Amino acid sequence: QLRESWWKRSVVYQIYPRSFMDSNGDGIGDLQGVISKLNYLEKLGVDVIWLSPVYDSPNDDNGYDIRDYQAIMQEFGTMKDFEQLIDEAKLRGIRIVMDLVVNHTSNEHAWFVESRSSKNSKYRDYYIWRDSKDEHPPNNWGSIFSGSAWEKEDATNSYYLHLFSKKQPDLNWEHEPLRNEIYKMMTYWLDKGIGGFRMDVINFISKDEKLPNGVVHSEQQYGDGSPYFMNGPKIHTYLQEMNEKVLRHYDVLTVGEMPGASPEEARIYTNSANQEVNMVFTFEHMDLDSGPHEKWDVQPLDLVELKLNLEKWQHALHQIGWNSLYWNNHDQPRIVSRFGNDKDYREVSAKMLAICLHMLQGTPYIYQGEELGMTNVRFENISDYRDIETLNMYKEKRQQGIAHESIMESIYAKGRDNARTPMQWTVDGGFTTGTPWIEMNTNTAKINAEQVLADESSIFYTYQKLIKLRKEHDIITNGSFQLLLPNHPNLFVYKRQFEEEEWLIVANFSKEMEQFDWNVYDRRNDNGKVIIANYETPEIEGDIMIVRPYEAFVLAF
Ligand code: TEU
Ligand code: CA
Repeated sequence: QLRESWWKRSVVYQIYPRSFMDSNGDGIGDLQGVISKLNYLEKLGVDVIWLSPVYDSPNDDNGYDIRDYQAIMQEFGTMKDFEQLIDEAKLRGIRIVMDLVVNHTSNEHAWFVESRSSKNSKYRDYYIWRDSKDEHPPNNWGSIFSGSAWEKEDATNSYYLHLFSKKQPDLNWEHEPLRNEIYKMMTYWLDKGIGGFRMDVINFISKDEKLPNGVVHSEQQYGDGSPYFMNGPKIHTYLQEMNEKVLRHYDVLTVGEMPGASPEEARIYTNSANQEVNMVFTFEHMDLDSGPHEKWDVQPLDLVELKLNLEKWQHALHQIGWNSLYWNNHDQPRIVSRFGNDKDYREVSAKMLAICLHMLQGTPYIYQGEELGMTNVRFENISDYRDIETLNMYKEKRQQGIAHESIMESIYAKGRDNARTPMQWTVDGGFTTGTPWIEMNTNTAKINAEQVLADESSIFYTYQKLIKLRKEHDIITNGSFQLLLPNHPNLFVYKRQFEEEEWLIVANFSKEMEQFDWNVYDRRNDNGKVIIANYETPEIEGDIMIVRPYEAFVLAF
């Protein structure tokens, strides 16, 4: 590779359009809303916007159930608005990356309507159908959104597979005509000038054709089918084919969302020699505060595990593949409420988390509102929640006799609506002039864009600076990574090294005062130059550095 790929030096900002900015008062964010905030994003300095799905959809899963891949969701605007967004973003040096959701469609997609109509339909094999076995589903798999992964169709006495909701039937990638349709659709969008794709659960598209029963883990009702659909038998064949037929003809960013992909697998997916994807979203660091089989089984985070996990990914992909770096997205709770401290150290811990992540090797992703330090939300009433995963889980657990209060604790900690409350633009909201589709968080008077923009020392400007540093220092993009103090329970300390330069990153994940002994670090006899910090100048007393609650700083040597 002669030229460094542009996406290695880029920072991506994720927009969940429904909750970003409403331009017409119907309570739903839209494309004109996004356009109206491009200056804000230019000021932040991001290079790329990843737009969560904006395609026509009945919104069973907020656009992750697509009815028409080549039409814009009416609530969000028109194709003209979308083209305007690409153009206006381009004027500001920002590329638009779209969500590519091709593991499944909506059950209202024309292909599925045809497919279900008869066993002889030309579209029958676009989806995964199996005959009923003595009135039982074809296997014991559970859906990620609760219940069985199979839905029965009486008309043809057969079942279709849906790893997500009933309204999200899985596509059959074994069927070549389907694959060609997908490639054609991708080409359509790339020819409009988009900057790439974020590929939804792309490592689920190849299923073991035998569809064997999964193990039923303790306290689970259904079998775990994941060994038979995650990183399945033909996944690399399909990704290479997609690359050959579509992606390699464009200079674009591709990121595969890949639950259950190990660093070893990610090496294969992201090794440029294999021509699959540029990078993947790992789930490993996001699963550390859950029990082994269920995200709702909330566990405290062990910082040592987090450090060892990130270290593993840094080393596995260094000079072979490429990492993506994220703390947040539309499926995850807010990081400041999760690994930070949103009570007493909200600002300082939000900055610490930003510094700690952005100094790693990889392409960082910022999720809307992260730059404000937006927090999790607590609605007392289940009827205020909108997310299908949350609502289905609540219903199922109530039926199993679990108390409302106990389920709510899991939802407060892990529910996806934590990330989906509207963007907090002003003291009184500023997201819509109407009634928002989901309640705002109640803390908008204290946490909003207006206020962070006015305060030079805000979280927003920490992100702005981190983005700028990435443009100026090769060490961030190219340097090696070394974890120091791996067993320290509260401090996350690592060093980056590139050519003659060395950077030391120190982050305190606790509200305790900690000490860092210089002797663990070969400091070349000086104190280094502060590159970025979330407190005023770090405090050094002889060989001991005092690290205050949630403090983080970067020193260059
Ligand atoms: O998410 C994939 C996925 O596995 C998530 O369901 C994740 O495990 C879950 O949210 C954690 O609780 C992608 C999208 O990001 C998500 O929004 C969609 O709902 C899902 O695929 C189906 O398209
Ligand atoms: Ca609107």
